[in-house]
Amino acid sequence: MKRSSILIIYTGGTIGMKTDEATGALVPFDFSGIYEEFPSLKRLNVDIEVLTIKPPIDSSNVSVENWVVMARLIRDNYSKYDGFVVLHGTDTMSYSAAALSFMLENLAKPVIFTGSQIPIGILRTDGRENLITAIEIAGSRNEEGRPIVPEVALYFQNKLMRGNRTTKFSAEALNAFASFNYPDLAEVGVSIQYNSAHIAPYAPDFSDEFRISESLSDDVIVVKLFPGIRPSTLRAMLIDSGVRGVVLETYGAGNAPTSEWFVELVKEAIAKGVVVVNVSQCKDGAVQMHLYETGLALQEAGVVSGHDMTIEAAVTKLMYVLGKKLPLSETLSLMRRPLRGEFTL
Ligand code: ASN
Repeated sequence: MKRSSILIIYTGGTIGMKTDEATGALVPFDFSGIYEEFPSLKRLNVDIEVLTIKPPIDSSNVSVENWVVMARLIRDNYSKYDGFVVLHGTDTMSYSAAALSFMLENLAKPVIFTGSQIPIGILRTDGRENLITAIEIAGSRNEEGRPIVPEVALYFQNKLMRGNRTTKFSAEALNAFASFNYPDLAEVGVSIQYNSAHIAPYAPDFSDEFRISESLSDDVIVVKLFPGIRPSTLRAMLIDSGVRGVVLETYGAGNAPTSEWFVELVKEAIAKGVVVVNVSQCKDGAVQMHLYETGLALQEAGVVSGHDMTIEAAVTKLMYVLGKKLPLSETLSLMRRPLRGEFTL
């Protein structure tokens, strides 16, 4: 089979660090010298080129502007490469992977995010394996020559996951990411076992032509409920802030207080045209607002179910959908259905 061509987009993060032999300090690694550093890469059936976002960032500093830069790089190089590997800091990698999954419309090629917990230039690094396997996955094609993973995915510690289903759950473990509510797309051991039935089963929306959406709305907030939250605090967040989208982090299966003041505030926000999406504080499981009286009140108030979406996916989906500046009914309709397999109906 013909060699695949892969573009690596290096954005920063721990993966890009190595020890300066002279000083012992951590300094950025130059990925353009990737073949000198990892000669074994030549044995993969891929040709690699590297682009670096300047300056590389710690991912805690990632912004909507950075996502637009990443999306544009993929768009501008889309026809030239068979797949893309995005090297990213781990702290916000799930947000970026989710954002890109929405921004890249009608994607039909692999975009594989990866990073590391230990710098690539440290002997015990997890970055080497993450990088090499991400490249292999991005370049993998089936017998018909089609990419095996034509979606935005995140590879970390032997697991390939749908990007918009992931969460960084550990600041310490090398196995730092999980997809609690969707099966892994591949498991990596001696060989790569693809879970084909769960890869890109959703139909691309809008049209068949690949394009990017650059306008994300930052008029979005996350409101995490806790027992004892004051009416004035909630009013400041839901109403006075003037936001257009709220991800409401509720309890358990999507439950919230039934107190009149609480339900009235949510109703007032919705009456003003604010889109309120219900996502559970539990990582595992889904919002089911009809299950308890405490959830039903939200459903009746017009809150949109986030089903089993991650916070990262809910926030970036709201940014993406609100960014389209559609009439409210169309905005709600896009929020109510999965666009990139981000929730299970
Ligand atoms: N602070 C780093 C980052 O997200 C953490 C890492 O990459 N492991 O950029």
